[in-house]
Amino acid sequence: MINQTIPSNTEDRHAGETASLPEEFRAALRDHALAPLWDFLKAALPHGRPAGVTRPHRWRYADVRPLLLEAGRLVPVAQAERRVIVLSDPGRGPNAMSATGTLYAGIQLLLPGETAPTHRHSPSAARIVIEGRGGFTVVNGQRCEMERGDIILTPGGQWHDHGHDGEGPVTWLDVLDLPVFTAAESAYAEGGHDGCNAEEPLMTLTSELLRQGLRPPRAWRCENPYPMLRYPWQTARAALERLAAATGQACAELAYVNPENGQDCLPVLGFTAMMIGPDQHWQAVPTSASTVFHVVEGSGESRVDDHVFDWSAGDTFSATTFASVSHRATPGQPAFLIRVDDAPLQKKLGFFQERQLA
Ligand code: 1HN
Repeated sequence: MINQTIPSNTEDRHAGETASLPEEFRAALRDHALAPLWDFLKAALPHGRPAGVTRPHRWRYADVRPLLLEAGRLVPVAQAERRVIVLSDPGRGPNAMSATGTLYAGIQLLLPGETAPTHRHSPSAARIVIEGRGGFTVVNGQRCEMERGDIILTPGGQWHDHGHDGEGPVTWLDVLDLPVFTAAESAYAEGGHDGCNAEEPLMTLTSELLRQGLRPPRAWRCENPYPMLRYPWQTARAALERLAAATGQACAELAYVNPENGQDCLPVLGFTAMMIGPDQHWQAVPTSASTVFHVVEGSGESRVDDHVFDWSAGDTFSATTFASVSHRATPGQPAFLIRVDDAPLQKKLGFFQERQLA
């Protein structure tokens, strides 16, 4: 059912006093930095369904772009370090640094000749290129060209910077697992490094050889958990079309994975490429993951619980945990979306579920 509303547990969030207790007792607890669980248990563990505050939202690129270009005039990149406008969950109030409970998303701008300086941080990031040619990201010394729809990973702890050799603005969607690191009080960055890593050339060579079916001597093999940093859109798009043709379906979905082991390509963030055939309806299986969808090509409409979002290329929208999500592409042309979720994290927590909650 698409028309399902999110039961609001917000009334549970602010706990009521479940037992009448002498005020002196409550005051004594507070004085010793103690709290009575029974007042808060339902808010901490609501029955039946998680009590999220995330409000699904659609951010139109046509709304963000002029503001981003204005930021380009107002804010020098050297001063900003990263010139980004954050897609800020309306359910969390102004200036929320996240789109869902676990996913940060923002749109970044580089103008011709600009560079965003080298730094590294504990959260992992992925860039999904929206507009422009000539942009690139250097990750641990490896240069990744940025073309529309490409996904470029900057795994946690890896030095990275961005540059722009072309003309006109280059923009991309950044997605990070920053909220997870914030919750763990482990979000931090380091700057001012030359971007080199002594192990990097060997790790890259190892990965290249393994992809060719050649295993280098164990003595100098360096484990590289991230053998692929750039996932070109043209490869994913062609694969979706081939998959649809091979299965006789109008819709197709492919996960982006580590090519050496077929596992998720980052620890927290998961990615898929989706093709929705012209005028096709796609009813998604509800999952416990929260999601950000980005439109790479085409136009259409999605329902996220009782929200209806029409969209076209460059737009981004969010969905909460266990949301009922469906999509429809406009007649006449297929639509292509990239879905980013936190399923890899939830699988590591032993929690990931695919089901409709009652
Ligand atoms: C960051 O380092 C980048 O490297 C982009 O381009 C967005 C948002 C929050 C924290 C760090 C980047 C970011 C970020």
